[in-house]
Amino acid sequence: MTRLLPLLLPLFAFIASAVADDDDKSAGCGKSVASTSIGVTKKVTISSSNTNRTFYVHLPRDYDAEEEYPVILGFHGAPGIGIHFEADTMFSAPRWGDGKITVFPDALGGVWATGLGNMTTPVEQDLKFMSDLLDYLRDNYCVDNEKIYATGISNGGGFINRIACDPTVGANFAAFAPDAGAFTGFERGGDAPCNPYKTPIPIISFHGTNDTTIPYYGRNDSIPTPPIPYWLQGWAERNKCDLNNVTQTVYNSSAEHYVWNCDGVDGVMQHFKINGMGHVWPSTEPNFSQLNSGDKPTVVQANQLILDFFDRWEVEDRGVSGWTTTASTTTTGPSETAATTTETGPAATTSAAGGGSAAGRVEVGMYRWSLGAIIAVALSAWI
Ligand SMILES: *[C@@H]1O[C@H](CO)[C@@H](O)[C@H](O)[C@H]1NC(C)=O
Ligand SMILES: *[C@@H]1O[C@H](CO)[C@@H](O)[C@H](O)[C@H]1NC(C)=O
Ligand SMILES: *[C@@H]1O[C@H](CO)[C@@H](O)[C@H](O)[C@H]1NC(C)=O
Ligand SMILES: *[C@@H]1O[C@H](CO)[C@@H](O)[C@H](O)[C@H]1NC(C)=O
Ligand SMILES: *[C@@H]1O[C@H](CO)[C@@H](O)[C@H](O)[C@H]1NC(C)=O
Ligand SMILES: *[C@@H]1O[C@H](CO)[C@@H](O)[C@H](O)[C@H]1NC(C)=O
Ligand SMILES: CC(=O)N[C@H]1CO[C@H](CO)[C@@H](O)[C@@H]1O
Repeated sequence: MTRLLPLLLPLFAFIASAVADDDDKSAGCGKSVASTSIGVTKKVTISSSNTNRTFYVHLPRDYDAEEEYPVILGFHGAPGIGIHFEADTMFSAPRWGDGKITVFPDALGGVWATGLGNMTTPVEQDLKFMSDLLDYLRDNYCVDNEKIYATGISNGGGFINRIACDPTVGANFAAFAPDAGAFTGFERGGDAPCNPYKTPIPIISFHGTNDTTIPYYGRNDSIPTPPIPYWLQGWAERNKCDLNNVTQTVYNSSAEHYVWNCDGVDGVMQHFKINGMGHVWPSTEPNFSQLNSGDKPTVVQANQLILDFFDRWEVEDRGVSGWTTTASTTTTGPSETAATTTETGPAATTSAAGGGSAAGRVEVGMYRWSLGAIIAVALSAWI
């Protein structure tokens, strides 16, 4: 072996230089951007798989083409468009979006491909859109390649789960944050392929127990979604988490915060089970999704938790940054048993609107906007 070392060293050097290439600045660094494109949300159209695809880009108000910026992609629910998610979370606003490039892509026909029957684009086509979109961002803006993240709600949460499971496209992303995820394809017996490029994959997830669209304990009808504990267990296994050492704390009295230690990396997987919350974006302030579904603010400020979580992970040194938790109790976490028990309860019999008809089905799993909310978005979002 020692005799092989001199032969292997050039190989190591080659690998090291290939990896170092990733540290090179993106082609967009140094490229000037019109001042009218800074601090505002602009719609971009690119061609992907011979189809025109659109997304909204918001450069921070202090954008400097010589400086590398983290990128946060935010995925809307269905049926929807990118600016719905932008308006609901306000991730692009200075309060959350300063120092970051935020991007809100549009699904084709308002629905992200999660492998759901004939309702959606093929998963591969939407994944290809992600690579093409990232190429566009890197070519035009100064992107920090180590700090690309994805968050999303409902069908958008289901799609970022697909990204995380894809060994190629997923490798661009440092961490994921789905809320009220419609993880279609990952229900029992329907387990879609999931081959993350590396483990553990950092994931922070949120889901309300009063979500009747994508129930916490799953749906078993024509649009099946997994019980969230089942989905979490799948990731805990893939991420090589210690299944017997999940830290559970009560978070601000009405949410449960679960923290896993995965392959020695503490906190790389986290989950907020929010008691009483519906199919909405968790915020301590009223937002559009809450108003739209008659919900009140919750004790969880997802934006802050997500940004703090994202800050801890980078594509290349995943697991290097630590995470300390003020854990108080230790349990076995949201278990499969709990899921099975509750599935037979009220959650399982809740039939989401229109589960049976083709038209209705397009609305299921989705994040719906009332006319009022859309008008409010149109009036308010870009100031
Ligand atoms: C894409 O948009 C361009 C410009 O609007 C248009 O000419 C072209 O036909 C579109 N392509 C497709 C496949 O729709
Ligand atoms: C999709 O599936 C539904 C129900 O299976 C069917 O009624 C509808 O015609 C299909 N649509 C397309 C475009 O294939
Ligand atoms: C859901 O469907 C699966 C697969 O058919 C079945 O094993 C399970 O018992 C069903 N669960 C409920 C609550 O109906
Ligand atoms: C459980 O995990 C915590 C941190 O997540 C760690 O400090 C502790 O040593 C672990 N306990 C066991 C028994 O592995
Ligand atoms: C959540 O659902 C339960 C059971 O249906 C109900 O009693 C409770 O009032 C709901 N909570 C909220 C905050 O809507
Ligand atoms: C929730 O808890 C965090 C930290 O424990 C605290 O900073 C925050 O103010 C609390 N929020 C509410 C709404 O209680
Ligand atoms: C309309 C509105 O007030 N939306 C708020 C929803 O909550 C986020 C934080 O999570 C705020 O930034 C938004 O302003």
